[in-house]
Amino acid sequence: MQIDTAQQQGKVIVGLGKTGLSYARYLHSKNENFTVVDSRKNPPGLQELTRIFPDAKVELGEFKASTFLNATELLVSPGVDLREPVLAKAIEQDVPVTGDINIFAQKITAPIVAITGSNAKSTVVSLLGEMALQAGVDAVVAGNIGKPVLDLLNENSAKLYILEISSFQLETTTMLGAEVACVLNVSADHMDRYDSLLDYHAAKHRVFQACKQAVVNRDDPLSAPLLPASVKQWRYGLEEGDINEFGLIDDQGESYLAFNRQALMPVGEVKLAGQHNLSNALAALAIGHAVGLEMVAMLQTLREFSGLPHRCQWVSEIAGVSYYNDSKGTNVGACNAALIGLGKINNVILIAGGQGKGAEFHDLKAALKAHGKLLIVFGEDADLIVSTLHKVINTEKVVSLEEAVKLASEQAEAGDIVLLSPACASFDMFDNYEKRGEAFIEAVEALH
Ligand code: UMA
Ligand code: ADP
Repeated sequence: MQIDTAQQQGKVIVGLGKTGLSYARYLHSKNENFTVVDSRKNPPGLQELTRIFPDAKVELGEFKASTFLNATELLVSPGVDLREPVLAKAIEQDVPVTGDINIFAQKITAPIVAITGSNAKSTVVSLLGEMALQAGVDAVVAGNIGKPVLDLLNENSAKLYILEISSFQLETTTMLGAEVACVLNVSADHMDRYDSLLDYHAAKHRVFQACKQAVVNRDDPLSAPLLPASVKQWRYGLEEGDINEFGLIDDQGESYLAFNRQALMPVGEVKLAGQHNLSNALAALAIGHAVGLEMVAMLQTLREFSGLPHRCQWVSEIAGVSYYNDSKGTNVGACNAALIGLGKINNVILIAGGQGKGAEFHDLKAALKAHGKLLIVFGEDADLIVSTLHKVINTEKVVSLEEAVKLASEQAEAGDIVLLSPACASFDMFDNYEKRGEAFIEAVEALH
């Protein structure tokens, strides 16, 4: 590597969002100098950074190659693509690159549960957090769910860290060493950030680096890791499964959650709705079991945990029609799960659309054929969705979410479901998926 040491400028924080701010707080706590760069003119963390560190060096707008090449280390935020030319060039020239999960894993001695997957991450980490609480274990939930992990270093240490980790965060993670690692499922997402599904899959599987135990979803071959036999593997799935596996069994017409082919609890007692959530419940049981949480406490949590907002969230029933907000359904896999999990025979009016992130909407055909009644689309990729799916389902294009809800209410009959599960990101029309979900709920409330 050729660098002008006279010009070396210390550590460079790439990105000034939540993670960038957490990097700044972390480096400041170690009395280290840093420069922050962000390609946005007005990144969301700017005000806060200037408030807490008025003297911080900040470079905004187009990335400068010299800043990257002269850095002693690049602390990269997940929203920044490692293929970004100046960043790629710096990596090629051996400038060290790291990420927040990587730094955290090296600092912490308490066990880490590391959970990734295309869908269900937030649901499973939250469920596990509640299970740990119920079992009296001092655990913290953080990561991609919204709390940057480095901020935990300034808090009282916990006995167990339950981390939601995105594929973006895993790209800069080189030595995780989790006590338990799990890829819940893999289906295409973020195809604008990866050259292929294989690349995305490879990023997800970095979660297994040096793990002590792995939890594997039998129903999704793409979740299965290649690991040495010394790594204990716990398997779960919606079938009965083998000895020492988690699954479902039938006994005299009733379905049960089961371990080792022995009934644990009737499925009917699980508070979460939809088949995909039974898979999530089994994943949480398997992971919790691997870290030694008491089974009785975990089962009690499953009776009480009703899920997170914006994930297949029941909103209202109006004239016999149920309205569900699944705004967090930001990819095709999630939308499929919602259609299959909530739908009966052709009773779903699906509202979808937004930024498709390079998705293949063909993959919605089977679930729409089985459960769909009408597809209402809006947003940036509306035309692409219509052209891909109009042959399998009646399709209407509208200009706003409010219009979509109004049209859905006019077309729905008693027994139908109106489901917002966009299969797309929200950023073309909303600040985030939460705002989109709130707008849906407001539009539904306005129907009363
Ligand atoms: N960006 C630029 N230029 C930059 C830096 C960022 O344009 O120089 C853009 C990115 O393209 C991105 C946005 O800014 O769209 C935010 O990027 P960021 O890295 O600043 O994001 P943070 O605020 O640090 O939030 C990140 C995660 N965001 C992303 O991975 C995009 C948050 O996950 C996470 O909660 C937070 O760290 C704490 O760990 C959000 C997310 O959307 C919820 N994650 C994706 C997902 O779940 O599908 C992976
Ligand atoms: P993530 O954090 O991975 O985005 P969430 O728990 O927030 O996951 O759920 C996101 C979406 O994924 C939800 O809207 C739901 O429809 C869908 N989903 C939940 N569980 C599953 C599953 N096991 N398989 C596929 N999709 C799922």
